[in-house]
Amino acid sequence: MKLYYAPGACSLATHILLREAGLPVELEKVDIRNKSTEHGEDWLSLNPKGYVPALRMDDGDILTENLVLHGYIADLKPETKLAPAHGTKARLRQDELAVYVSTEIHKTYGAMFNPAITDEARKGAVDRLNMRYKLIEQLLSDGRTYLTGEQFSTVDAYLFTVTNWANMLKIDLSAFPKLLAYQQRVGSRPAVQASLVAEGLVKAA
Ligand SMILES: N[C@@H](CCC(=O)N[C@@H](CS)C(=O)NCC(=O)O)C(=O)O
Repeated sequence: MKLYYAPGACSLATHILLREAGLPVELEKVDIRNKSTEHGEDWLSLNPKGYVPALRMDDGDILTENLVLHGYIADLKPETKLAPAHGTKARLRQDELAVYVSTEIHKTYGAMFNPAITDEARKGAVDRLNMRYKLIEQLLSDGRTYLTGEQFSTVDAYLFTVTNWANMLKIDLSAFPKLLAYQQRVGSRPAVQASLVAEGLVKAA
């Protein structure tokens, strides 16, 4: 399998999950602005959607969409418990959280990467993020280690990845101490550190 990624983009979540699942990691960097891969291929001809992540599966087909890739990896290695079994209430709850991270948090950050965003629109996006993180802070306030409890799961890789953008976008998350502690906790996992190093986001220890 090959993961097409851009350093620090949402594809980092899939990258982390490949490592957490113990799957082989083959990476190809994509310049998402110029739509070309590091091997000089036209990105749009490989993936007409033009964005990352995309996963070339062993049969050669390319699969896209964060949540689909996360579920695919979890299902390839159920023993790693990255997601509960399909058909269970626990899986429903995890899927519910995953859609929340995708549509309410990831997409709100996404708008702020537009250099043409107005101050007013940015303020609206920051207010929205604060509202969305309030629920995350509440979830974490019972002392759980990860979003769904004591088990690291696909939603942790995803929330960690998008929350990592707050620094870059100068968004103050100090109102959410549980979230900040969680971010440190997830960030210190060996698979997360290895992914950050491989994407050139931090230096090897
Ligand atoms: N619906 C997609 C969105 C992925 C996405 O937003 N990717 C961003 C990076 S975080 C990207 O590649 N943007 C470049 C573009 O849209 O052209 C998914 O959930 O996988």
